Amino acid sequence: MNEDTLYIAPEVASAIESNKPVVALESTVIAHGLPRPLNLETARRMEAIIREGGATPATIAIIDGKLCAGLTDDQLNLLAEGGDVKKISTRDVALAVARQWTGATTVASTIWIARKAGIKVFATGGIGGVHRGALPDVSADLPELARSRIIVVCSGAKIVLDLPATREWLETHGVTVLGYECDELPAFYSRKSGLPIDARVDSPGEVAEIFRTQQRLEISRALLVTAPVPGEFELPSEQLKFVLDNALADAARKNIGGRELTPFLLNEMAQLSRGNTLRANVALLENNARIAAQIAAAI
Ligand code: PSU
Ligand code: MN
Repeated sequence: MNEDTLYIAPEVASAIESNKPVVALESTVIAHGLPRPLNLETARRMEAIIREGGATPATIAIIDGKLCAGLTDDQLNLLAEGGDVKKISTRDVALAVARQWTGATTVASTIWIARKAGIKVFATGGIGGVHRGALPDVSADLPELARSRIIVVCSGAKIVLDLPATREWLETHGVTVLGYECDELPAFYSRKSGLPIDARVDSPGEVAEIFRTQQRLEISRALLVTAPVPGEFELPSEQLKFVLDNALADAARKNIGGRELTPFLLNEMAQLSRGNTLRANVALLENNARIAAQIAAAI
């Protein structure tokens, strides 16, 4: 891919070339997952945490049809401003390039671009998955995880999803799910889901070793590293149930679906919890960035 299509920021390119640790970040969480001005603050904070961990951050987005790995502060600002920024998933990547769109990338399209750029570690909040309800609505994040060799650090799938169905999907498609200092799959705003992980790990070195083994075995699927939200920010289970039930019912009543659904539910829950879900979301994003930097340094 030439430089007009895939633009890797100089700092990121030199880190990749000299085999130094790099951590990719997605931009949908900035543009559609968090409100202003918290979104920009969190994006900058995640980049700073990755730097403090000795790695180079590469926030990914599509700007005027260019696939970008590593954004300038102006570009971050543009995504965070809340104008008409598209949510670009895998299916939209070619459209975005052909029509010179500017947009934020989801977990799925971020993975795809990170792989093209040669980045091996990616930190996010909660991945997409199988939505509740009859449709079925399955996030493009899942098939992308099933076909891309990359380490994804997250806090499980977003609580709004059908978590047991999402867990089954990952198992069926051979995605290994690790618990980072935990014994069950985290559930985004909550440290517990009652769902199993495949193995517990307690250090970046353990993750690196499993990733290297996957490489040796030529397994080209993601390695999902799940870390729970820090305890003091976890939502109490009563409140979680309240905000979740209400947000889901509201989405059904208003007939929200497709790419609007996830941002709608996140926003509803933030309002209903008077910001508690936002504090949890930011805390887990920062924690995941810190762990991802350590893992990137270990591989
Ligand atoms: N996690 C968050 N906030 C977000 C998302 C994840 O904490 O906004 C975004 C991710 O970009 C993810 C997307 O890829 O939601 C999933 O959307 P969908 O269910 O439409 O595939
Ligand atoms: Mn969907």
